[in-house]
Amino acid sequence: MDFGHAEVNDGGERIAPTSVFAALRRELVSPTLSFLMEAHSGLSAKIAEEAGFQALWASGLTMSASLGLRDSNEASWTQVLEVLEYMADAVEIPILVDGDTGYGNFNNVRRLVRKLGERGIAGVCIEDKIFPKTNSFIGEAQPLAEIEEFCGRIKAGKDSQTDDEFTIVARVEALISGRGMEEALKRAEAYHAAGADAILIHSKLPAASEILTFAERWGGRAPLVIVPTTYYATPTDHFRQVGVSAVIWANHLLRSAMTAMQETARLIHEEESLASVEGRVAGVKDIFRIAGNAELEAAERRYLPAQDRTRAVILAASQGDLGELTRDQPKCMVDIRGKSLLQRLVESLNGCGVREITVVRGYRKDAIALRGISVVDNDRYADTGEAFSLAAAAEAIEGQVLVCYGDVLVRSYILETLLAVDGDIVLAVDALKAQPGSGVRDLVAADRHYVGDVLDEDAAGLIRMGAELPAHEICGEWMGLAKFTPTGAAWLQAELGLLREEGLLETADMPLLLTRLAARHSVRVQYFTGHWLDVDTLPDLADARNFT
Ligand code: SPV
Ligand code: MG
Repeated sequence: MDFGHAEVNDGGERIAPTSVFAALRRELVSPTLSFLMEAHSGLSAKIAEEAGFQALWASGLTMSASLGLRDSNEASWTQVLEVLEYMADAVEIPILVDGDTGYGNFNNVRRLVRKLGERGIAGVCIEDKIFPKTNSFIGEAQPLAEIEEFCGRIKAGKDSQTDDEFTIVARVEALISGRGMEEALKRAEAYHAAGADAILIHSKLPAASEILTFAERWGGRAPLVIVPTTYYATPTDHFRQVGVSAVIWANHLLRSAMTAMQETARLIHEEESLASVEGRVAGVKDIFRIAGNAELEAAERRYLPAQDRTRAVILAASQGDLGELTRDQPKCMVDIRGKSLLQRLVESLNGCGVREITVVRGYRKDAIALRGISVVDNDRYADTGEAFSLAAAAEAIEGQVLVCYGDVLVRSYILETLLAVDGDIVLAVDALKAQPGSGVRDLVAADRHYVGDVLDEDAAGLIRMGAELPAHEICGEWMGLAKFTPTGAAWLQAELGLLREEGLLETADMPLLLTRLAARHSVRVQYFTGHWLDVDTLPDLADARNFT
């Protein structure tokens, strides 16, 4: 198993990874003061790592609290181990786990240390109390373990570690339980002699006096770790001056999350609305980012068949002109035998393996309700054209992508053919449908007419598109379906950028956009004959209802 901790040298080159075990050791033995941030879950671990911490404290108090349990060994040690596994998977920095008392005697410590090593947990801190433990801030004069018995736990742990640089921190509770400085020093010395790699001296006083005294008298015999939860006001430099090795900020991510969650829950409950909360909380996209969705997308590009990765952008911002039917909803939501046009189109795309579908909404956008799609909005749909809508979906124009009008119904073989044929930009064109002067807008002029031959599979190239082509140039009507390979998608992005620079993005329609693309690149025309329709008029709608 590789518990590597990525490293970069001064020149920015990656160098051989240090193990998490070595990384934690380094934090403890280095002459500079280190800081371990509390974490209790994969998410909080990531947040601490992103903030710049070099090591984590997996707190017993906060891991149990986040499970809804008390800090009294109510969670079994294997349940804690599971939480730790999520944390270790989430970050590269080392984790020192609060192992409470070691969950029993020397024998329990042996098994704990072995399992922690197997899961890539860099070290454990065990405290000289008795199982089941009680949190140090509860009550007075908690009973302590016998020194010899606790030393046996430390020795057993050291003898069981699976990595030479696994760390065992021995936590001295003598000050907490009122046994005094001499007892604390005696215990620290005994635990160090038993093999502890570092000593954690704990205190619950509001001032650091006893900790500072302990540190001075300890004299750096082994790395010293402190937990300034109650003496938080002591300037951190005082800890440096007395030679403390590491400070544990023991519970502050959970406490801050609690405050935020309580406030959010209270507000939403009181106001029965999300309105005053939205904008004050992390966005869903922040969750995707921290969960590493970008890595999954990259992996999908590497491992999934190309077709499964094809996205689609559906342009569905316009109202359409179907009278009553398009008064309260956009055209794409018009019912075709129990399903909207859009739903039928989405199902056809899904059927061809295209599952990442972005719909650009505009007119009556709230009427577009469909599962399994993403939406982006062109709120200026009334005074902008298709290029502007397409640009609204720019984030989805990546990799292989189909661009479709939202009012098109096609037989699936047309989609399959489009996906299969070569060409960085391929347009599905009906060779039979267009008549000059028919009012059809998406007329196509290509470098070759369709030949009514079943073997007509040679590529034709787009010359231009528009509503006003001379009759002899018209080779067909674009069906409102185009495929762009990753290269074609980059060209499309570039062309949208140029339109924006030239001040044409708002007004440009698809014929203009595709004509401009054809002037710079090869745009393939793939001929079909029928087996599709778009819905512009009520007779079209009647046809559509017969088509399905
Ligand atoms: C923890 O964070 O669980 C600790 C530190 O053990 S304390 O709560 O101060 O005991
Ligand atoms: Mg604890």
